[in-house]
Amino acid sequence: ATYGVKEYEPTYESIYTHDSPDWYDNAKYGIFIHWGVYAVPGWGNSGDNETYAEWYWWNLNQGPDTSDQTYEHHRNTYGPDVVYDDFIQDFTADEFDPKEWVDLFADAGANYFVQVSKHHDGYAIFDLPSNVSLRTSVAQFPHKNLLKELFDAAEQYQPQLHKATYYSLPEWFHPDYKKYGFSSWPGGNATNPYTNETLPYTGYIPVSDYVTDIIVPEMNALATMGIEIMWCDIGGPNKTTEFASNWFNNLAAQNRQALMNARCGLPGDFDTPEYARYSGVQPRKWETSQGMDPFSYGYNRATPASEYMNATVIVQSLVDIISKNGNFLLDIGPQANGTIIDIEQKNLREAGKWIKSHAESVFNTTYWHVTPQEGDSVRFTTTLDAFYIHVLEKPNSTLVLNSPIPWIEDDEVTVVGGNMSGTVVPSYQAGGRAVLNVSKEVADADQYTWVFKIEY
Ligand code: FUL
Repeated sequence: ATYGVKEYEPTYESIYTHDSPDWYDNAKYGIFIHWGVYAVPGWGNSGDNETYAEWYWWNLNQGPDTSDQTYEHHRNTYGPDVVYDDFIQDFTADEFDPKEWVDLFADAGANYFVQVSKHHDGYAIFDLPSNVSLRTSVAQFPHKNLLKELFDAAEQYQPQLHKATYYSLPEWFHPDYKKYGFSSWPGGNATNPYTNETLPYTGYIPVSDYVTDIIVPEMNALATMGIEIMWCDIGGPNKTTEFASNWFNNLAAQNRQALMNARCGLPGDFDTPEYARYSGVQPRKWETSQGMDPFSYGYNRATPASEYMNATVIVQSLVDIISKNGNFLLDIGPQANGTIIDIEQKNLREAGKWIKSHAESVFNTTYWHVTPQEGDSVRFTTTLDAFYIHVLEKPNSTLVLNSPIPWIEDDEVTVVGGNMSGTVVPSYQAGGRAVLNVSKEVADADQYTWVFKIEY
């Protein structure tokens, strides 16, 4: 598309006029990747007490008197002299094969990925100017531009696989961050929680203004790398319209547009519920994210393989979310050496087979305005040509839907996906309900979710 060169002013009104690229609504399914130094300890409690493993450093610094056990875990595993930045040298990425990663995303049936470029620990996995930060995977170990390697590998899948980055605006322990004025994270230097001694911040470059000297150049560096979504985190109250207008001007100069999520300090293009989703249709676009791990985005070695989200849950979640105008951003947490654990790969690929063979009912669809009754295991999507009924459990021979579907009278209902794809399913309407006669062969021919289509 041609977006034309526009000049954005640092006001909400001006920024609102940016065009939100329409690929995003159609893409439905993305892979989120939390991969950084936190993958080295890769730990965040287990069971009901699990916390986000990418918060390791923060949790460690909470000290002994909390329900979180990171402080004890760290002392028992590494000893009190090992500090968070010591983990940088173990973030080896030596098994990182970006081509394997993008092949996996493609096999999963995803249409975009959102790679964490810098999390709250401030360690960026891309290159930055030396007057901004040397706390990067390029200036520090493993001395590689990991984000660029991943984006280069994704070239093979263009234009299908859209590239995006998560970017944390604040850094917990950036010595100059407190000037940013974001009150819930006071900022200040990191300390060793066992000794209280102040620690150096590896790769720190002093700046006078956290927004102008860090956020703006870092966001612009990401824009230059061709990102299609600026997936901010923890957008603060400070100078938002200044950095956002600067960023959109940077894109406009390249004749490009990108989406912005709702966490840059502006309403943005879509909302981002976390480990949560809406129970009904939301007219404003939304995207839910969550890990395949039960409660962590980053790799958590305390989680047993059996706890990871399986193909059934992936497929059913995707269908549920898209039927309500959402996108599904499903997160993986690679290990420090760059491997994606087997259970994540296996489950993503299994779900991917289903997603691909039912693609017409998932991608480029929109929601139907009727939300199924609470507890009904049925969801709907539509296109200009067809209406899709998704059944989230194996149908009985007489499948009665609680919703009337008027078209069922006149048009043929057929199976989508699986070995019986295209088979006609005798259907009718009775007492304000749609009824489908699903043969045993049809029910046996699919798994996870059964899809039926009515062509208009
Ligand atoms: C949150 C972060 O604090 C989490 O660690 C994670 O990155 C999630 C997607 O956003 O706000």
